[in-house]
Amino acid sequence: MDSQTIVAPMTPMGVSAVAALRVSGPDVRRVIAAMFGEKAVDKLKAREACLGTARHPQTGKVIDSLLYIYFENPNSYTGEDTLELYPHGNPLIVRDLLQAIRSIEGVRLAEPGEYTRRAFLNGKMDLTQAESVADVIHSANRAELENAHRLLSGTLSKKIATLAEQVKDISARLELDVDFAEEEADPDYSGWQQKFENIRLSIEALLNSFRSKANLSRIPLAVLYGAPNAGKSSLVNALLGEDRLLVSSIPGTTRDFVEVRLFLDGGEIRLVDTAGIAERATDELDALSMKKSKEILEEADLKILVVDSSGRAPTSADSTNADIIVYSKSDLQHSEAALHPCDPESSEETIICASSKTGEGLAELKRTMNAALFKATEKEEDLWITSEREKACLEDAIAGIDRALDLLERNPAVELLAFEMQLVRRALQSITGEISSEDVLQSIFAGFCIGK
Ligand SMILES: Nc1nc2c(ncn2[C@@H]2O[C@H](COP(=O)(O)OP(=O)(O)OP(=O)(O)O)[C@@H](O)[C@H]2O)c(=O)[nH]1
Ligand SMILES: [Mg+2]
Repeated sequence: MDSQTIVAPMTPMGVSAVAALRVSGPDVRRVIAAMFGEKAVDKLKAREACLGTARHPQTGKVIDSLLYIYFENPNSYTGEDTLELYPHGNPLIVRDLLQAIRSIEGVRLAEPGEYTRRAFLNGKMDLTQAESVADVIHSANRAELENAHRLLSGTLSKKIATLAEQVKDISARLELDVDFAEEEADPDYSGWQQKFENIRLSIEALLNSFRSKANLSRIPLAVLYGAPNAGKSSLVNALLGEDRLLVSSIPGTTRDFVEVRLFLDGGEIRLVDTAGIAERATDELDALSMKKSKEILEEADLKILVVDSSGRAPTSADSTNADIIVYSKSDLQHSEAALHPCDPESSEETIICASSKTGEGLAELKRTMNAALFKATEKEEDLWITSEREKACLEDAIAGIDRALDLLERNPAVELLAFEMQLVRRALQSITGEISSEDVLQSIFAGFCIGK
């Protein structure tokens, strides 16, 4: 294992109140001496925040006044000596700090995922937990995040360990049988089939829980549509709480569809405001705008029809596709038509009266959108796997059991069965990384971000 000292920023390169960098490895105390002076090392206490002035080790130039915390091995994320630095969040400062720390002999820039890789190699977490660190960072909604936290806490590790233990038991009993088999002419396999099948069921249940990572970070799309001037752009502004989109009393104000990001309780969504769809296009540009509105509407996970409640009622053609109908401008006088908006028989969509002026109905609209776009959080014990690698290992395990089941029917030599069960156990052990290869580690951690 390469035990060089590594450094990387933990926060993205942008302006913020505070940024964070991490140094890990055997030379951490030397780094502290070089950046803050020998005295700082004498006074150093593990896990205690210190305020210091960081200077360039060669030039002595002040880089920043900042907080830092030293973690003594093995009580750190990586299990090594670790230093976390919290400078002001100016990219110039972060660059200078990185450059200064890298200039110290024995220190190099960390590779993606290298801290977590070291945490795994030092026994701080197993591979299912290491992989879930990336899920915790990238989950775009609450259900995925909660699952990632369950994975990180080792829930899957425990399930796998239990399964591997059961397979080990079976193997041990089979091996006992090997000894007996020398005396007996025919091994007695009654009862074994059921044992294999039970384990197969448990592994299959885990395998079926697989959800691809593409789902993990997919941001759902809600599209607002309706007649020109219905109040769509105003509604987007009201939902965002800021004057982002152009609004005017002239129908046809929005030409191109515009996408914004909105945070709901369950996670972030893409919210698209479209050009109003009129019964007839006034010119070529108008026709193009309407065509684009209809195209994006096709992709929507949630279609929200906006109807001016002070104007005409929507035709059934308007609302056939809608998941939600918003009667806008509820602060204005309602027209008779809008007061009896839809034929209650035919309407399955949710109807909400809202005003972008007074804020009426906005909270209800957000709640309704949230419920439609995000599944209610799962039960505490629900768990699904998101790693293709773990999925492949489970498939290997099932293939091994299937081969064992196949063998059973042919009254095999007991060694053959024991051999297959060994393979099943190894497949399970490679999920948690009890057995792992350099190639596997390489492919897992290469997908991480720098600094994690
Ligand atoms: N009183 C009142 N007026 C509103 C409300 N929402 C929008 N309006 C007015 O309705 C007009 C049209 O609003 P927009 O938000 O531009 O409507 P739109 O649906 O985006 O229109 P197009 O982009 O042309 O399709 C503007 O004059 C708004 O000020 C509301 O809740 N109450
Ligand atoms: Mg508009």
